[in-house]
Amino acid sequence: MSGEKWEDLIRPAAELLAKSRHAIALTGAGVSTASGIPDFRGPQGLWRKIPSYKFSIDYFLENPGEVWELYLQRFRAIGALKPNPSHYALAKLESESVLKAIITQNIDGLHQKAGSRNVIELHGTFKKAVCLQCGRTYPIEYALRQVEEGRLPRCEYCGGLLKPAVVMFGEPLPAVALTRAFFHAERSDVVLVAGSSLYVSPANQIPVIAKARGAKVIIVNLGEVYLDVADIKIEAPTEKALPRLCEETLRLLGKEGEGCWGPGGASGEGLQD
Ligand code: CNA
Repeated sequence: MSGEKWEDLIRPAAELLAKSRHAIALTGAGVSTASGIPDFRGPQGLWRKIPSYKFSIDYFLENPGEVWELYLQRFRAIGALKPNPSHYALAKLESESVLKAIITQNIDGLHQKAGSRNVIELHGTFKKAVCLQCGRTYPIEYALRQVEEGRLPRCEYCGGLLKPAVVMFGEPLPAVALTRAFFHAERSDVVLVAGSSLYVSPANQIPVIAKARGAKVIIVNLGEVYLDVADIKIEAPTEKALPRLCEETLRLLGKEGEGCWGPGGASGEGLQD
């Protein structure tokens, strides 16, 4: 494969998707960097600014005020961002019944904003807060307002401490999301991994399980991937490669590729205000 350009791999990857019966996508932070959200382990990654232990459940329970302050800035920023062509391409492939589910490690809600419907959020969502005492959930705004007023966010029913509904290091993954993700992994014949280093477990086991049952694995990622599971590895920005893959797949299926780039079109103009 040496000397091969990433564009040359779009066609064979599209052929796999076009003849699949149950293709799924597994996405990571890399699909959202073009929307302005830094990943964890890339060159501009969050770990270069804030140490990862500050996002562990133990650290949160010891220092909830400090961690809520960290999330306040991050969540406010995320809420204002728009999907990029990576999200639109995956949404289009789902609406054309090529992808049956999008399993994401992201908490940013951008797949849903782009129109994806069957999104399985393995690591929770930034949109809610949950009471650690009684389990009630709240829109994130309810908690962020209290943080802005200099208070620890508390449940209005029982007074318990609220936690963002994102999975912190040291916490288990949401059981229903995990069950649904592995349900799809076991049935899939193609797994499209996009923008993930495949470092974090158990999400990284999805392509491993699928491959052990005969599925083909396509990886679209820039930078190091920690598991050697790819049948086709496209080293390119997801916001360029996924729309191209979407167009080519739909072309092979005899369908229009319109919509693969989202409202900005292939020029990508107007992506961010
Ligand atoms: P990661 O380990 O940071 O890997 C991301 C990968 O994407 C790296 O290999 C990057 O080099 C690569 N990458 C970055 N930008 C692009 C791009 N434009 N095109 C192609 N590849 C790119 O993140 P993972 O998702 O694998 O790890 C899982 C963590 C990250 C989960 O716990 C997430 O919750 C968490 N996370 C989520 C978000 C978000 O919601 N947007 C942001 C940051 C971290």
